[in-house]
Amino acid sequence: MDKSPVLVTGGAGFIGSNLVDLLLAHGHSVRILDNLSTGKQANLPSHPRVEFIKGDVADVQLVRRAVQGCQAVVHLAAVASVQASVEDPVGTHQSNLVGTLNICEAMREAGIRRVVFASSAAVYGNNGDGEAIDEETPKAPLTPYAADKLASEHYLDFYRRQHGLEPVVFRFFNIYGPRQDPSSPYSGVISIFTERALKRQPITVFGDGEQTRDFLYVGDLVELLGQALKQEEIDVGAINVGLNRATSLNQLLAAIGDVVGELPPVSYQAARSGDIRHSRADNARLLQRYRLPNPVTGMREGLARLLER
Ligand code: NAD
Ligand code: UD2
Repeated sequence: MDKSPVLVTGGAGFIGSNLVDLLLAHGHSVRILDNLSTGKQANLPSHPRVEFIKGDVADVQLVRRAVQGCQAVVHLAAVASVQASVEDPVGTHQSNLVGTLNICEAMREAGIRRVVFASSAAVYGNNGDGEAIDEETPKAPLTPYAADKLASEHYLDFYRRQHGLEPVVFRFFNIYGPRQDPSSPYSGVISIFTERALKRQPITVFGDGEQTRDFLYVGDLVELLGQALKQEEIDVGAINVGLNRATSLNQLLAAIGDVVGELPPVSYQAARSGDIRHSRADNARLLQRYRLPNPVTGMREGLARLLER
């Protein structure tokens, strides 16, 4: 095995720290670049094969140093909250676009080719509402977050064509699992609902609870990220990452109730403005090229693993 480290930007965050665990289990060395804006060092194991660099992907000199000697990069660092990007488009852009560009440029200089990038279903905006969304669905980035993700995809493709980078671009749908931070009202709905259920605090559903999402357990996601590092040949263009399964919030609440025993009071309020009614991934492309765990983690099992920590 290649002993040189894999650089995981955003490795102290929710998805990143779960990926670090997987890479260590696979015998890799891991270098993490994270500014700890939402990530936590406590998410990371102290391990001889883990190296942590505290810093910003917008800092070009630091990024140059961080990629030195790495075999590949998984670029997850970003302001992951859409609402934060709406409130601070300029600040977010430094992390979410300039950060990606710095990674591309530093990889080109260092001769590193493989980069796995976390894009988002947000690039589709409201398009495809009601049916499974495939990768050719027109893009409609409605927020600074989505615009930066889509622009990052285009920059990665430029570096592929011009400089031989090997970007694997995944558009994540709704990911959930341990270490997803529930502290903001705009955090992932599963982290908020489970935290409230555990603390016996009231749960608020925005809308009638019949909106649906395509939820994927983080442990299954990081298996795919691990495969993306090893693929012989990359695919040109982005790949949706979801299960093509719709779960309504009401079904989710029933599942949480089954796992925790009893739900706290649930109230229904007006839907959030701009909320998408249905979001589900057409994952045919993913299934052609990658192996989802068999079986994939079902909702009740994923919730149980999340709640046991
Ligand atoms: P997270 O906030 O837990 O992780 C992001 C990490 O990046 C944090 O550790 C944070 O401290 C770090 N970071 C932020 N800005 C940085 C900067 N400028 N320099 C260095 N580090 C920085 O969120 P997450 O859910 O783990 O998201 C990981 C990636 O996946 C993000 O790119 C996000 O946009 C993308 N994504 C997540 C979801 C989801 O459902 N969670 C869906 C679509 C896309
Ligand atoms: C997700 C991503 C977002 C963007 C978008 C693209 C997260 C946290 N958000 O937004 O970054 O990529 O997909 O389409 O991953 N809800 C409640 N009560 C609560 C919290 C949420 O009812 O306390 C509802 C919310 O109004 C929505 C649903 O739950 O209808 C899912 O919300 P979410 O924020 O987890 O995810 P989503 O799909 O809106």
